[in-house]
Amino acid sequence: MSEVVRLAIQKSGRLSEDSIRLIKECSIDFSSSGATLKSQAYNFPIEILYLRDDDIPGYVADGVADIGIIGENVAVEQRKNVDTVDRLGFSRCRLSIGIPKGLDYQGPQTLNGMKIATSYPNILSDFLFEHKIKAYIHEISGSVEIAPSIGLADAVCDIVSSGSTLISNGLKEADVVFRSEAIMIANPLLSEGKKKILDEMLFRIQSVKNAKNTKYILLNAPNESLEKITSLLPGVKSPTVMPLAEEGWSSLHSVVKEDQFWDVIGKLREAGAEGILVIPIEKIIR
Ligand code: PRT
Ligand code: ZN
Repeated sequence: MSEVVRLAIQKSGRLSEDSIRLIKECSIDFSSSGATLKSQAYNFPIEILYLRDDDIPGYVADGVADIGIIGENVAVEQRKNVDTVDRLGFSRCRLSIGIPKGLDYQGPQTLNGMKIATSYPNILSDFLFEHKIKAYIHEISGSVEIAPSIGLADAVCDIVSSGSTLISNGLKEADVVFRSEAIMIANPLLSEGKKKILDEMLFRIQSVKNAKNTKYILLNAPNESLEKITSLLPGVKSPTVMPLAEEGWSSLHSVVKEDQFWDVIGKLREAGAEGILVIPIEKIIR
């Protein structure tokens, strides 16, 4: 029987939706109804396991799953024997030091002698060691942000995204300890067959990533403005130019970064561009 790669993703939580979307964008079809524990893809040799995020690094290290999608914060904290094979760019957050908002922070030395509550004792102790700080780490598994207000700790080291959880608990973000995003991890001893399947999947992920924030642009322009318009479009080397039925006019097609494109839209119109169409791109194969 040919091999199947087992991919572990979070069952329900902040990583779930983007993990499922990424797999589907790779043209891998599977049933993602909430109730299942695993599902087999219809058109690609992978099986998807739905797990709690904290269990994923251990399952991948033990070979119960071959690969997994997980927050880098969890993977680094757990120190399991897994390889990071890709960075996925979603679920970005930071692990930060939060201190009472009235306290003056003058760098990590402010933490000397403090009691810091966290669910990330390994990452925090690396940070303290690196800055030669002696502090007490109080490990708790949830609701870390309330620890200072109930007198359990002087500071916290917790995941921050918008920062509003810290603020609503009378804390402020004093320092960033670690920046995280979702990553793909793999068991270091995959068979050759499984490695091939993983490589195919990584190739597809790369094509999807290349296309993100990139648009296909079509516009019409008088022939005498074509050179000017091409020079205005960032990153465009040689656009496709096709004559229009109307004498003296051409249609120009190219691929541009969407965010850069908005900066020059006014100049393009001044230069005579008309009928500008901006179309999403699904994948770019390089
Ligand atoms: O049930 P299961 O164990 O699978 O999930 P979980 O509850 O342990 O994890 P989940 O779904 O909350 O988070 C999964 C991953 O998402 C984390 O490991 C991070 O990599 C990433 N992530 C991104 C976040 C956040 N943003 C985030 N804001 N994880 C947690 N938070 C929490 C944080 O703990 C704090 O309570 O949100 C609060 C802070 O948010 P702001 O916006 O108020 O700063
Ligand atoms: Zn969890």
